[in-house]
Amino acid sequence: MKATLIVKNAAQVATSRGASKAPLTGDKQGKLAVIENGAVAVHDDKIIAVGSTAEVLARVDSDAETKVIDAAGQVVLPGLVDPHTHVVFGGSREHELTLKLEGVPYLEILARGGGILSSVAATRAASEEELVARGIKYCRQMLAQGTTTAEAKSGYGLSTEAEIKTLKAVKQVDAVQPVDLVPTFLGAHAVPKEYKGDADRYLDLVIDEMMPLVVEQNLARYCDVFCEEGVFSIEQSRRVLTAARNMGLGLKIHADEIVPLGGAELAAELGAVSADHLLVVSDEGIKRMAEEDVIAVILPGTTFYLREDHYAPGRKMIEAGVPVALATDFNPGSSPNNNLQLIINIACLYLRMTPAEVINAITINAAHAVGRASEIGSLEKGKIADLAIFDAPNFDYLAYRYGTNLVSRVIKNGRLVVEV
Ligand code: IZC
Ligand code: ZN
Repeated sequence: MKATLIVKNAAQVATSRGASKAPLTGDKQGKLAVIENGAVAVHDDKIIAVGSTAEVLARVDSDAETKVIDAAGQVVLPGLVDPHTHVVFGGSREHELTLKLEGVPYLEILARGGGILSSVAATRAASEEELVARGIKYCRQMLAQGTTTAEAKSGYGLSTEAEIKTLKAVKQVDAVQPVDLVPTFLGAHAVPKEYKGDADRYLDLVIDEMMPLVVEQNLARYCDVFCEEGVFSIEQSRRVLTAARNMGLGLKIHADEIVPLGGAELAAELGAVSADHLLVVSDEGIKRMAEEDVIAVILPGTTFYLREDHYAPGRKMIEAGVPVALATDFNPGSSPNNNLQLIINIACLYLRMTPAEVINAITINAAHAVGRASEIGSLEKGKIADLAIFDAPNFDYLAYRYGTNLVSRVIKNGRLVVEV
């Protein structure tokens, strides 16, 4: 077959293989197929060959129209997948930094009407067009850093109108720039001030009014809930997620981040695709997640930024057979970072994951966490041609260097969209 694009001479093409049906667990999470002097050939938006440069060039045809990229001295990975972001929001929260440094805890800032609620005020005040413009800007930053697919949550509207506005903005952002967005409805992100002290009545609105509209208008693939002390309890989270499941949405949960309420166990009970955060997950929660194949989406950038005293037990979860993915948690409060390369560094250094485990966590396992693993997350024939190319002699180098964008090129749907 004729190639429309060939990436050749790469120092390494590094990818998982054969894990499109189920995420990688245990020892397999630490294995990458590494092809030295590798190449990837693409026809239109699909990968048609992956192998050594000699093999690939022998196998595919090319002509004067074929775009050829020489990746000598560079590493080619699948386009990175960020499976937990809150990328559409109004305002920003730099003013809370001082409070934080004075020692006011995250949940205390929220209880005082700041935190998420200050982003809610700004998101409600923003027009859909403003939200779209900002979402595009943030997605372009992500793309420039190697991310080609991201999950995108609502949750700063907390009224029917503003939640729908946010999800419509997500849809538009998805349509007009290269990063693919997988939308998640997070109406249960906090209790808005109009319902202060009456979380159950707010959840009536989420379940009876917002969720049916979201489903009817096909605005989300997943439903999520912030299950945390002072936000939504286990019983309330179960109620939201059960309703979502009955309406055909996939399930995600912000679980066991600050107080160990048992969100991981709830995720396993309900068949959630992922439980996210998990700093204080219990041993039972880990066991149940492994049994039910719930993906742990760990967000170590948030742990870093909140200066929490320990990270999620990534190693322990891998050893217990839980598939681990990593994400930025990009949001205006607890993680204003949308660069997955920084997550590579933090995960290696503080979760003690190996570079190979981390790369699988932000490619194939992350693709599973957003329900897209049959199409993306690895470099294999037939998959969508999303590639991130790094100015790095090998993949370990990505965990070693930090603070510099090492991306040299990004290919999305077979098209060169970033060239540094
Ligand atoms: O805006 O603080 N944890 N949601 C749950 C967040 C953090 C985002 C925020
Ligand atoms: Zn989050």
